[in-house]
Amino acid sequence: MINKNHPRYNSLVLREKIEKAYDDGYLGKTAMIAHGRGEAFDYLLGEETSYPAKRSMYVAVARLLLAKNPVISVNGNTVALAIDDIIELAENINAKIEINLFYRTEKRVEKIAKIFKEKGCNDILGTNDDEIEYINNIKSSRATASLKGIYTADVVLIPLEDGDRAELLSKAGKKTISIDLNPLSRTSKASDISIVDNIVRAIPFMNEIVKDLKMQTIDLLEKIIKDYSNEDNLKDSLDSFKIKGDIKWKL
Ligand code: PTJ
Repeated sequence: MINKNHPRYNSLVLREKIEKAYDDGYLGKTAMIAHGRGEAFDYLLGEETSYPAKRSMYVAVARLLLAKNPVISVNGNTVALAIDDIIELAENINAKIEINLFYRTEKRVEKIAKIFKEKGCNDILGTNDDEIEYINNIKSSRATASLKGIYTADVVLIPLEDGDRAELLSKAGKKTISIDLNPLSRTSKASDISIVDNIVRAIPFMNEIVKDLKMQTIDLLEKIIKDYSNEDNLKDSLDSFKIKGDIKWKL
């Protein structure tokens, strides 16, 4: 049990979630390394959602609301950290959820599908008995996608995605929205809308934005997308990294 007064309480809670997911056997082989990298970037961001991240989230929600077949891709880390908020977002924007693992094994897929089932989600895609296709006919495990989901999706939300897969989805003509704390990752660079924020803050914030943008006209949503430059926003995201800590601290 982590003491609530611990100065790093929130961060420790996330570590505990990652550790539990590892014990439950559905985390990827290098998931803890990925989490640690994210933690380091978040530290430098002051563990706060930056203005550019908020801006990209508005555009992302507009894009998702206008999509014909939006899909939220989930992997081990995403499930461990944000499953409830992801389910809420999928309901809010009428998106499908697809299990899309970089280190795919039948066992991991089965465990993740079971977790969703226990939460009342019975139509999860990307399961072991789903119809799987190869994107751009690339016969590699990197290119697998559900026929009803990512394979035919026009817009895909890809939290904590591996660079190879992000680039592949982009090349396949999908509009991709990444959530990645590293603004310099191949995923952030390859995406159409790059949200540089922690998934545990980003998805709840997007759920709030949906409430607002759902009331707006299609014209306005289209304008939000048209006025946005991901390249500029990514530069601004990079600029928001500064060490905000105070080193004048003594016991
Ligand atoms: O479950 P699997 O098999 O699909 O594997 C999932 C991981 C994340 C292990 C896999 O996709 C992977 O290896 O990803 P990468 O290439 O390490 O990229 C993950 C990115 O997510 C890195 O740029 C991290 O900085 C970032 N990241 C880590 N934790 C968070 C994060 N971004 C947002 N929120 C986080 N909490």
